[in-house]
Amino acid sequence: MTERHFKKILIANRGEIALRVMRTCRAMGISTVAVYSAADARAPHVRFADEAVHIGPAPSKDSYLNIERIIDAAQRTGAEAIHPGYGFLSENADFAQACEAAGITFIGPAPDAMRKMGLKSTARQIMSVAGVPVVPGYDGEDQSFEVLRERAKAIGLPVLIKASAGGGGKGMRVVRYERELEDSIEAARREAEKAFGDGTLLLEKYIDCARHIEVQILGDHHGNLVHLFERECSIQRRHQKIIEETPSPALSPELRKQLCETAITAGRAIEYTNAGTVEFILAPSGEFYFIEVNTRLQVEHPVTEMITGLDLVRLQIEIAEGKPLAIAQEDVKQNGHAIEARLYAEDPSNGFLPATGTLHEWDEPASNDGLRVDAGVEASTEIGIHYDPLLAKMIACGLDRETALRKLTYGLRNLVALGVQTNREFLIHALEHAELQSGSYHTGFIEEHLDELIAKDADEDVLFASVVALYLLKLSQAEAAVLPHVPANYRNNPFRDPSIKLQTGGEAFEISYRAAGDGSFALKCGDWQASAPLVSFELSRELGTVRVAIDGVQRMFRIAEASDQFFLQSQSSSRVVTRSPRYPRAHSASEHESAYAPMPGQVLKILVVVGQQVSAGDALVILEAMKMEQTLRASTAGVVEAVLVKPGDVVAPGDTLVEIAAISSSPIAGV
Ligand code: MV4
Repeated sequence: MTERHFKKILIANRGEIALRVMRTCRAMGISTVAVYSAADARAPHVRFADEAVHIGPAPSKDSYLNIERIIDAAQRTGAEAIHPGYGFLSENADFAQACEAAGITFIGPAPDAMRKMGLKSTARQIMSVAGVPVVPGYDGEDQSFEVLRERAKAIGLPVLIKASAGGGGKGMRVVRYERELEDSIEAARREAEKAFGDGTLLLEKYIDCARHIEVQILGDHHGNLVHLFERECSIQRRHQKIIEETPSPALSPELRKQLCETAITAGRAIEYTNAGTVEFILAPSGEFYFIEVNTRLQVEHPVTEMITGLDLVRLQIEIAEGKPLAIAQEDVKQNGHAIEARLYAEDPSNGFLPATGTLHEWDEPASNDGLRVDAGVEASTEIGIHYDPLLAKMIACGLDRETALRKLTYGLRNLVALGVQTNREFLIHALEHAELQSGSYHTGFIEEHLDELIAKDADEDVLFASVVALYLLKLSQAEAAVLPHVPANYRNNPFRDPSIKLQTGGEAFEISYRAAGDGSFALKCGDWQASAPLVSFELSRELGTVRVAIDGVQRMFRIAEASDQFFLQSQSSSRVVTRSPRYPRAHSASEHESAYAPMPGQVLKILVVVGQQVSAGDALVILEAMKMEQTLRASTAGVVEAVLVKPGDVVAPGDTLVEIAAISSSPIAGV
């Protein structure tokens, strides 16, 4: 392969990974071309690039997955190479092939390696022949139920049913009892057919309490192939990784050596080039088994970069330019410990449903030594429903695991994201959990500890409501033209303190207050009371920082407001506080009972018509967001009086979708 010297690279991606790749290109003196959909016109990755090309409307299939438009953008700007990032087209062999056919270098593995690893059954067979241990299982062509049932019984329950064309755990089903086999096999086949267009299944012995360990490999076009050690990725929810670290606390030096050497064997078996990851399952017994090869740069690659001191994107580009690997295996060292947490726009308290909204405030902690934030968003970014909900990754490293954990947790406590619900507190709870602190966790961690990981301290509701009350008081005082010392809503009624009505956590709070004369206030709400001086207060709404001393303890709160909503965050919690209307809205007799959108999404299907009688539980509307479907159902009997949406409409949480005249008097809620 002749060596090349790229002057311009197109990044066929968005968000944090697009920016991350661009930063390395810029450091190498390579111009960058961004591509963007209509929804990303003002996105940070577009502004950071040297050039940018609009490639289509918001839906991924019409933009970031549109091969022709991306290649056309490269040709129009003279980009000699394309970096796909992860997700989207990064493991699409047809895209890689189309790039090469257009004379554009695809920065990634060869299409052949992608195709070989794209089907789990093929991957297993190739690796088995190469002497890589695979999970005891069945990956044969006979897909009849009888054969699958017999092979499942021969493997021994529990078995894992996997879609051969699936990836990352999609379509996986664990079967623990023989009576579940038939339904599970048929359901898995249907799901695989629907999701991947290929219903081929494979069976594996399900390894309980396993750990998910992956090894980073790098191959050049001169026969060199090295590993960059392992990453532990056992903290996953529905096969979405959440926290990753290296080194793995589960590996002894001998086991690490075996795993990494086996990963090299796997890479050689498919003559792997560029960056790739070999994934293994590690059983409590210490045995490990190959599960798949990810033929792309992965989200979690920064932990590897932080302990090896290598820039994986730079290495990818140099490999794609035809250069021999600048590092030999003996040059690759593990220095210290690195841990990554993924910040998602989702609501852990609401089934981790995707969250949307405007990021009114985004403030990353300063990247000091050992702390890195790879973010794809900024203040005012609109978080929509079209793309993966990953907002940013925070990575911390230290000489030892405890230091890295402490830095990461502290960094998350000081990350401010106001306006869109995130999993920030969930991450803090997970990182501070004893099992994670000790390193003794396994793949069941989230499922086993979910309740404590999503727990909210209800006592803090009144605290957050009080902070908003103080915020409003001070603002109204500051904005009062006359008599600034007279608190807002002052009523000349000596028998009753003035008060502010607020809602949060599904509860209503009436915070009454009395000025104490020294600038502080005596606050009361039911049997809760506190003396609360505002120690410091940024009067300008823009800064939104309130430092409040409540009962002698000073805390800093970040606050953003939009219409009658206040978004607050302390170092440990966050709340949305809504100002109640001063006087309750008259409940008009004609007001309908309605079905509301439980999450942001797009209307996929309307299942009812006006005039139709429905019973409790009847499906009304199917919504879709981030490839997840959610059926909205009536919660009581009634007659459909109006359908306010049509397929394709984008809806926000709380939007009324269907109005129903309840037959009974009980109210109808959403899903
Ligand atoms: C497995 C497994 C146990 N036994 N395969 C594969 C894709 C990855 N996202 C999860 N994978 C697993 N494959 C066998 N034969 C355990 C996992 C696994 C996992 C499974 C369920 C719930 C969470 C998990 C987290 C990491 C790995």
